[in-house]
Amino acid sequence: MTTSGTTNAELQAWVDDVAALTTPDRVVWVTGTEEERDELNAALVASGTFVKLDEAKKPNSYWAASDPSDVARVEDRTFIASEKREDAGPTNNWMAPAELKAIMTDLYKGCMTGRTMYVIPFVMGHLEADVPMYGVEITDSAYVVVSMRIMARIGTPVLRAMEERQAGFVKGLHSVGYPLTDGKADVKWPCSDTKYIAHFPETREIWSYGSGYGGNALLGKKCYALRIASAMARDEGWMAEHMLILKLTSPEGRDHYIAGAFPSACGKTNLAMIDPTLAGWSAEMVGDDIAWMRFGKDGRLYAVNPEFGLFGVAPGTGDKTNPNAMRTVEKGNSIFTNVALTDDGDVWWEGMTDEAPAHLTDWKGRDWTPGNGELSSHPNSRFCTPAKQCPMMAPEYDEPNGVPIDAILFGGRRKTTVPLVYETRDWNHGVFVGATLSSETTAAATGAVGVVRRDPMAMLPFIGYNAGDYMGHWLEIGKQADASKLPRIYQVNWFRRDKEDGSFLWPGFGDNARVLKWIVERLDGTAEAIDTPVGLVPAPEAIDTTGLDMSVEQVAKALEVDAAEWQAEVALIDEWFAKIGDTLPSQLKDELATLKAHLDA
Ligand code: GTP
Ligand code: SPV
Ligand code: MN
Repeated sequence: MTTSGTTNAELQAWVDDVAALTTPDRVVWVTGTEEERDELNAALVASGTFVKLDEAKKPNSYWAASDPSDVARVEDRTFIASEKREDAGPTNNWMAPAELKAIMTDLYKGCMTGRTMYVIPFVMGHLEADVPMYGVEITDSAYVVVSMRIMARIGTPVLRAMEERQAGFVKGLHSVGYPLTDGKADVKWPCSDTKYIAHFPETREIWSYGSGYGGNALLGKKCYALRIASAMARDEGWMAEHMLILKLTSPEGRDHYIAGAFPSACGKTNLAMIDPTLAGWSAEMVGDDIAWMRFGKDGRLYAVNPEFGLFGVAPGTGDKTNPNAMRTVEKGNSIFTNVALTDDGDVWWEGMTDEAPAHLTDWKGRDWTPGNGELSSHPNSRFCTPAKQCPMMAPEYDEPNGVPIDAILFGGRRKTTVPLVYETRDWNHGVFVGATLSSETTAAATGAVGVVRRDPMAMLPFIGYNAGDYMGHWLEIGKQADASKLPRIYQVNWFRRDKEDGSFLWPGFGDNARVLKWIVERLDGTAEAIDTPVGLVPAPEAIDTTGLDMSVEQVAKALEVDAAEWQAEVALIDEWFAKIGDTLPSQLKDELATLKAHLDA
């Protein structure tokens, strides 16, 4: 059964081919209406995937618990299948497209048996953009449909625009890989032990199999807006980055736009939603995860957030750390995955409140009581919520051409070495700092947590081509504008620890506004900085600690540049550059030589 079709011939032919291969019971063209959403949510409740939350507490919201094996991105199963291996580079898994397509075609054969195949037309960024970035996701998961409806602009208006223009689009094929063959019963969270998250950058295609989890299954997000888009951006002279976009207004009423690249689960959503603790400063969010940046006619770099929703880390989100996120999800219309369920039909997770409820249903569906030695919520549990519900969404979010970026921050989780903040000397030095960015790994991807790894521009898992060429693209971007028009580049680290007691050296969250204030004062030319071997570090007194119980000595500890730690860091950067190999731009080797010379001087 087909509920509808399209006059876009390329799309209709592809849908017909996929249906013939995957043999669903029916094909449904997703319209994006509220009635359709309500029907899908009701079906997800009936199938046991969703539990409806109490309407008074979280209107129109649902709790889902995944299969315990399907909780995060699977980087070891993610492939960049370019024609040539060297175009995927030394940091991506690679397979020849024909070989990978043959393997996956076998998997897709009959994989939607007994299921509905949904066709979701969507656009990343604005439908009114000069060049709308169309996509279509085919999926056999209703959970994916209702999540995509939150995360991207989808449905009939997008399809009609694609038909009028007979526009090209990114093809995303997704299956949970759990066919209901011979009347086999469904499960709450269908998925497969065999997983492939495959990208074909030359043909702008995505093939995903075996997972229902966010970044593996909501193909508009990381697969399209970062991996495929980064390859498009390289070809077309723009940038697709794993960045938040923040609008910060000073007490004098001046606006500054700041972009920030931090690896997964390292604080983008929290900084994008900051509630500044400094009097007179206010913040608004433009984006919390992805920024597409292009030069404007005035020669400045403009950033848009191509997403429509927020897919945020739940644990650690509470009234004290991120009140704006709490206000956003309280408005409802949200999906909570792998958090705990309260007895009165609400959700809870570690860090939401100081005290846990006396009894919960944990993310694995078991009884949970405080102190039972387990986390109630998976560390990568997430809320999926409409961006427009955020009470501090900037009106500029609706600007199809975005906002002019004044500063770019690179940050990560580092217990040692990296100061709270420093400024880079120029664009190339900033690109070096981004290209050598490092962070302790988090639960956002499967695998070990807390291991320091290099994560260039927070894009290691998301660069859709050769990482050395990607660094070269950043250097190229810097040549396209006057230095005075380029954003200034900073490194930040909210996660440095005290060497003696292991506690955080910096309070973080709303107090990060104190660091942003110094950055704005640098942009305005009013703050001093100390020239150190790594870059321009504020004097401890230059960080405004008004109202904060922190001595100048404590601030100094957070800002310290320890020569011995940096000598150890340089050895790690040497290893990293050796791994990048031939495509590493010579300018970055020069930057490393300069750093070494400064440290030795
Ligand atoms: P992705 O959505 O995975 O790309 O992550 P993200 O970069 O948006 O990370 P997010 O803001 O969701 O933060 C992840 C975790 O870091 C949460 O548990 C936060 O509570 C914690 N966190 C964020 N900012 C700070 C901070 O300034 N200090 C400390 N100590 N923790 C923070
Ligand atoms: C991340 O892992 O960086 C995320 C979540 O933002 S996901 O969409 O699953 O990739
Ligand atoms: Mn992310």
